[in-house]
Amino acid sequence: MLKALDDLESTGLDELAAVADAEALEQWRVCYLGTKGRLKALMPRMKTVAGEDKPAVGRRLNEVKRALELAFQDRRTTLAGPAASVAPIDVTEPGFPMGTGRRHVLSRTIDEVTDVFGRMGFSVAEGPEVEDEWHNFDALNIPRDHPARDPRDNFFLRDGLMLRSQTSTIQIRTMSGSTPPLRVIAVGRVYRPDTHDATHYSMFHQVEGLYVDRHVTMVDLKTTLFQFARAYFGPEAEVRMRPSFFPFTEPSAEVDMKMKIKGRWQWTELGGCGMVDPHVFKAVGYDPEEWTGFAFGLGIDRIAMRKYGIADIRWMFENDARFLRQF
Ligand code: FA5
Repeated sequence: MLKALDDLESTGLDELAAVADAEALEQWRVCYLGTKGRLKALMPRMKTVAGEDKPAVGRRLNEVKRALELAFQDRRTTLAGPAASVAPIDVTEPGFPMGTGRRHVLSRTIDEVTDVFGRMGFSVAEGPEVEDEWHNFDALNIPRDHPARDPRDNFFLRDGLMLRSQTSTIQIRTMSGSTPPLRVIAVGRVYRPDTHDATHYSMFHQVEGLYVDRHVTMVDLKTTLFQFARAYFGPEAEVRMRPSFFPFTEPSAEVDMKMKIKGRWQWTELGGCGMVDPHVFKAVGYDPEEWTGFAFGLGIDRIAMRKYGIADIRWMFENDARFLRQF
């Protein structure tokens, strides 16, 4: 019986080593470990083993059974390894076509607006979107009790910081770091907790303009805005200024531009402007008796909407490729 078990183990393991695929493995399992297999066939012979030999033969029978089962599991794992389960790669198969991306309509508008002012001699200034209250309000002559500082109208952060509510902050940053004359524009995101509708969003973009020199007048301001309107919206575009109030300009005005959209002439409010207030010059250490200047701030999103006939500002931020690929 012991000899028969030794033979079964060695031939079983030899044959298993030669098994090359799943089908042959299954045949081997049926032959050696199956209910009518060779191991089971040896069991009845236990009855013929002498009583004192039975424990040793029984132990050996279990050993052989365990050895064949473990070897079977190993072989099954090897045959079903990664190479067996991964479909072969056909390197001759054509690839997937990659769509070409494009600039977002707002990025494009920003480039175009920057280009027009660049041709008028304005260089580009930058500033942070997370601002302190001094740059966003105090230095712009907006006192502590001014309604524009209401917490419900601003995104205040910790430690006296906030998301800037206007690009006019860059007037202060630019003047604080340089001496006049200077002529800059600054384009960037601004944040206000306005209710979203077709023309308002809580994050939008402004282009700020600042010109400081001796003897600057409202004529220079209006001429600059007029030249921009004609260069950007076409040779028949018009500019209108309506008296208004901003704490950092005196006098101040709202800026409207008239342009032809889909064959129809329309006036649109695009921003605010005015002559830099003497308090602002003092805040940055300029002598208001010597220096004069103008500033303006226009909504870029509204410019893009007019230029490209976009009826709803929200569409620009929904990232719907069907909308974006039109521009
Ligand atoms: C200002 O922000 C002033 N800083 C502009 C200025 C600069 C005046 C320099 C004088 C000198 P106002 O709050 O009106 O002004 O905003 C300017 C423009 O931003 C608006 O005319 C509009 O085009 C745009 N705008 C304002 N709120 C929103 C909004 N919620 N969504 C989209 N565009 C907006």
